[in-house]
Amino acid sequence: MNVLLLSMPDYFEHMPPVAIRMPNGALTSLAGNVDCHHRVAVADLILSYRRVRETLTRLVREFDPEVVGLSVMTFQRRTADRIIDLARALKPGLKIAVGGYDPSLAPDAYEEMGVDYIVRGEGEVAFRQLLRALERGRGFEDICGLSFRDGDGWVHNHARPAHRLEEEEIRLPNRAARVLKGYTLLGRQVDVVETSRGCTYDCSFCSIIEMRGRNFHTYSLERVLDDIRDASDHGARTVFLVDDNITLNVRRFEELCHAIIDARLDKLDYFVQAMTSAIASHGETLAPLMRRAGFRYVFLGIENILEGDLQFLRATAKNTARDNGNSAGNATLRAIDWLHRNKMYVVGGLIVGNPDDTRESIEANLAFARRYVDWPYIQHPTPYPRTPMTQDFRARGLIVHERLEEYDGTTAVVRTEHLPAEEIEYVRWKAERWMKIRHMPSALRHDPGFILRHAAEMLAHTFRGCTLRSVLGLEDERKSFERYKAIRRQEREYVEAATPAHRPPWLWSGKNQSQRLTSIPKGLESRTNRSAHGAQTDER
Ligand code: B12
Ligand code: SF4
Repeated sequence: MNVLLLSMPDYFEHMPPVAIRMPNGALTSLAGNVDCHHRVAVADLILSYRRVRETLTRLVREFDPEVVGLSVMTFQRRTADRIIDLARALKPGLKIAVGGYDPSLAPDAYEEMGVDYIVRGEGEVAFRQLLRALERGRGFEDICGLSFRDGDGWVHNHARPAHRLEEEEIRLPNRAARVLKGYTLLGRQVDVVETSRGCTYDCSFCSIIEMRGRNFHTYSLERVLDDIRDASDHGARTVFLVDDNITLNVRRFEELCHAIIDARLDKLDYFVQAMTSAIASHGETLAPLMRRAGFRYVFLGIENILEGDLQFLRATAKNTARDNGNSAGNATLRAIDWLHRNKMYVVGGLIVGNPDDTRESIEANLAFARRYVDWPYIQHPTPYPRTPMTQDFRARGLIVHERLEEYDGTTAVVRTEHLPAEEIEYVRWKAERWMKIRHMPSALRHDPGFILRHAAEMLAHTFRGCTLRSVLGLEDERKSFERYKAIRRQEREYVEAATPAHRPPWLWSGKNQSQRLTSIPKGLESRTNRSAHGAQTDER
């Protein structure tokens, strides 16, 4: 069968496509795990975000898929809906499957969208089995994690237990399936590699626990090295380790660093997400090793510098340093210090705008970021489907709107008890732009060609909405903010909505429903009524 796999073109404020266009790791992993007689094409639409309609039209015409699969996050749901309509209009007989965090955690939203299959949770084996069932024309009810249309209703099979990666059930990704070019992280070709999945913490804002439960599974280091080599053979010079929480097992992470060095894969740049507690407590040995292995940027989940906020986010434990097993206070400064001493850059993940936040508490976090982090990654709490945080915000009546395309983390969609959402976003936006500028000289030293060629475009992106008058202080910055918001609204129109003529009649009435924040009842499985066991083009 011909299978076309798509990731959505939607990007958010901290990932301007001029500088960052990252592949979606899920799609190549799916492509590597289907039976080998299928022909799979993977298209990351971020590589073509300004020409989504043209690109999809060309791909459907040239590749003639029988199955189209979409990987979707919540803020991309509206775009996914439009892409589904477009794909249907281009080829009415297509089978359409969706997967990823949003379809897994809010499947009922997709039932109304004209999709045929929803893959909930991990997808490699489920998708392989789905293609087999499609070839046979039966057997859908035996596939764990699958929801499928049955007459007028939907059948939700039992959830699929988390894969034990240790058992090598999952084969390497198939990067050769990618059909678009242009991946980049500041001018260097970037790729994503997984070494583990899962996390045993339960931060209230994170979707991971509802997605797969609290567990941690690891690939063998040999497999990880093979994967890195494959990424490198496909042109990557920067590798993003996308593990949910690689620092859960520090000893293993240290072994991985040694293995990277021994395998001479240390010439690549590495980017990783880490917990402050792990870096603070083990930084003395871990940080120099990371540096030797080639780690350059470390995304630290600081979340907030105030204890009350950390408690709300359920992130106190992962931000507590430990000395011989005893608590040694907040880990953040120590972690940052170890990374800086070892010449790595800190991408500071902070969440401001929590229910009890005041202007002062937000300013305290912004001041911290200004002083200590190299690249700010400041977000607002966002009520994604089924996270504990969403329940808290809803119970307190603080969710201001449910336009999901704005649930991108840098648009404030919740207010605090003391500040309106728009004010929270304004305060963050105003401060953060200037912080980003400070990293330019370091980026210039590392990638002078790229920065010199694109500095103007990057500045224009960071300061969109501003004019010379506003920069000189001759105009109220709120006017710039309003212009920025208007530009952002426009940017979100990656593909226009289809007219009813292009939608199958049975979907006409459901159209607006799918755009609500659908949070399915915890007892989804109780509704289960069947049991189951079980590169051709540079687009830029
Ligand atoms: C790495 C990562 C990133 C990276 C890299 C993204 C990339 N291009 O790969 C960075 C840091 C850039 C990033 C950015 C963002 N991310 Co992010 N990210 C993650 C993380 C940690 C891992 C995702 C991953 O690659 N996993 C490995 C792959 C193999 O697993 P997977 O994606 O789950 O795919 C499996 C299944 O879902 C399924 N599947 C997926 N797609 C499909 C499609 C089909 C057809 C099928 C059948 C199955 C299927 O099968 C796959 C294989 O088993 C997750 C989870 C977490 N713990 O925080 C968040 C997460 C996905 N990110 C999230 C968000 C919100 C964002 C941002 C919007 C804001 C932010 N928080 O930073 C931005 C937006 C990026 C953009 N497009 O502009 C949310 C999504 C929540 C939601 N409900 O939508 C998550 C869950 C974190 C959270 N807050 O809980 N992210
Ligand atoms: S430590 Fe990270 S991956 Fe684990 S629950 Fe918290 S935010 Fe999610």
